[in-house]
Amino acid sequence: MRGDVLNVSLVGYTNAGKSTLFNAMTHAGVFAADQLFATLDTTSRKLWIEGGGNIVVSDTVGFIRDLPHSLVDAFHATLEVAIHADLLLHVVDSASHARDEQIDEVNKVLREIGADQVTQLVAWNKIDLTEAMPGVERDEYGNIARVRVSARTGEGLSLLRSALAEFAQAKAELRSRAMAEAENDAKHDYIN
Ligand SMILES: Nc1nc2c(ncn2[C@@H]2O[C@H](COP(=O)(O)OP(=O)(O)OP(=O)(O)O)[C@@H](O)[C@H]2O)c(=O)[nH]1
Ligand SMILES: [Mg+2]
Repeated sequence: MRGDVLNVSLVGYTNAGKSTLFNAMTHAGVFAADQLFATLDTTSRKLWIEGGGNIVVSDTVGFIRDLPHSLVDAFHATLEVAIHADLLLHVVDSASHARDEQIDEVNKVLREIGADQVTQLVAWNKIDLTEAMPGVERDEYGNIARVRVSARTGEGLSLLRSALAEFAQAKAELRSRAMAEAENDAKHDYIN
């Protein structure tokens, strides 16, 4: 979406640490509290990252199971930003006993709003509460799938920054290739 900026949307179960991570990434004054729906509206910040150029990061409202029916529409509306993102940064509270159910719940909502085709990067958060060390995990194709971080202590944040830079570079490459092809097609049209 939209030119040479990588649009990153932070999604995740409520209390996973999205706002804390957003804060740590942008140094913005987002209210982070240990309560449901601390974040009521979408907040976006543009930042420049080493090796990746400009990225726009958006915090979103937390996903929750059995949302009251009256809130479902408003909830989905605030998640619109996720549909248009280049990348979903799926923040997971890795220290939670319910983390697997929470991941499933988030993916279910993403399917419901039509954002399940957007590339996902998992931020395996709160490693300060577990035995895990900061690190980057890749899938069988070599793509970054998961970064282990702590939004609170800042561990792993430089790895997250590099991961985002890698996604930004990949997007920029795709974009310049598409532009070159379009230019080629235009030349062809002119000649024919
Ligand atoms: N120990 C630890 N606590 C964290 C970490 N990240 C966030 N927290 C805490 O987890 C709680 C929830 O964090 P938030 O950033 O508000 O979570 P959220 O995902 O934005 O929550 P909602 O906006 O309600 O969906 C707060 O008490 C944070 O201080 C972390 O890496 N380690
Ligand atoms: Mg929040």
